[in-house]
Amino acid sequence: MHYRSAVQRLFPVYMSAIALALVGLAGMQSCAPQPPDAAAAPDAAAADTFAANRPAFTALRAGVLPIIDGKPADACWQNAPWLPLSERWLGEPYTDADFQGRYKLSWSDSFLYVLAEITDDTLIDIHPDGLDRYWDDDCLEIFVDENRSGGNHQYNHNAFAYHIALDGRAVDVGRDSAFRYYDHHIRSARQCAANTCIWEVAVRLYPDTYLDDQPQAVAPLLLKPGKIMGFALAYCDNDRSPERENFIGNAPVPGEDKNRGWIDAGIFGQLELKNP
Ligand SMILES: [Ca+2]
Ligand SMILES: [Ca+2]
Ligand SMILES: [Ca+2]
Ligand SMILES: [Ca+2]
Repeated sequence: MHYRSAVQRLFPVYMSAIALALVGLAGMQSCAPQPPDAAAAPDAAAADTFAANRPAFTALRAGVLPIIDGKPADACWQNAPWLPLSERWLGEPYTDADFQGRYKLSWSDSFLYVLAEITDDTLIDIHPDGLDRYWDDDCLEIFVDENRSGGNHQYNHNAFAYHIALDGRAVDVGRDSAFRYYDHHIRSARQCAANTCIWEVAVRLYPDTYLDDQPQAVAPLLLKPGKIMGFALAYCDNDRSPERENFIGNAPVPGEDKNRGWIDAGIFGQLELKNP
């Protein structure tokens, strides 16, 4: 299944007026989604809301900031519970040897922290250009919607979907529909033993006013206890195919098309930041 085509067919096109004004229709890459159809009306599936009955997560504040080194020895990870990464969003059923995933969450004033333990039998990066079909290489994907607005984020920064590649670089789609690196939003490290890797990631949270062409103009958020945000996590697993074989997320997605997180922040879970 093509990453984009099924969604393009099934997912209704919705863009806010601001996003429409910013979306360029030129410069589309060959594998990018087609330009949005401005005449298409939004419908219920694309409502600009946070969907009902989404899973709720909690992250406890790190008393001591973790060292982002791919090693889970930090104090903040000792008492954080493992959460499952086991919802099959794309692909055929897989075995435990093919993929297993779980993760922990924590936070500080400046970062949301994710520690993901991923078992994957084959790690591949078959696209030398990190902006070329990055979702078809093994990667960890972190979705954040800092104000839990839900709604469309395909070509705007209402939410971010950071694809973290095996080389640690982070990619998402910009307001102009081009694929872009967002390396300054993410710090990550990965350590592997046999077929299991620990991905340790620190994510800065940016508001929806973030500007791709002026990355220093909008400051990342200062996080506080009680903050509620949208959050999802997924892993793109490819082992030997031209396109990724599985896409496994942390939250059940209703309906036939479960590959919606890259467009619709309404399918994320709800994450509350708390003090211990
Ligand atoms: Ca660490
Ligand atoms: Ca695999
Ligand atoms: Ca938002
Ligand atoms: Ca793989």
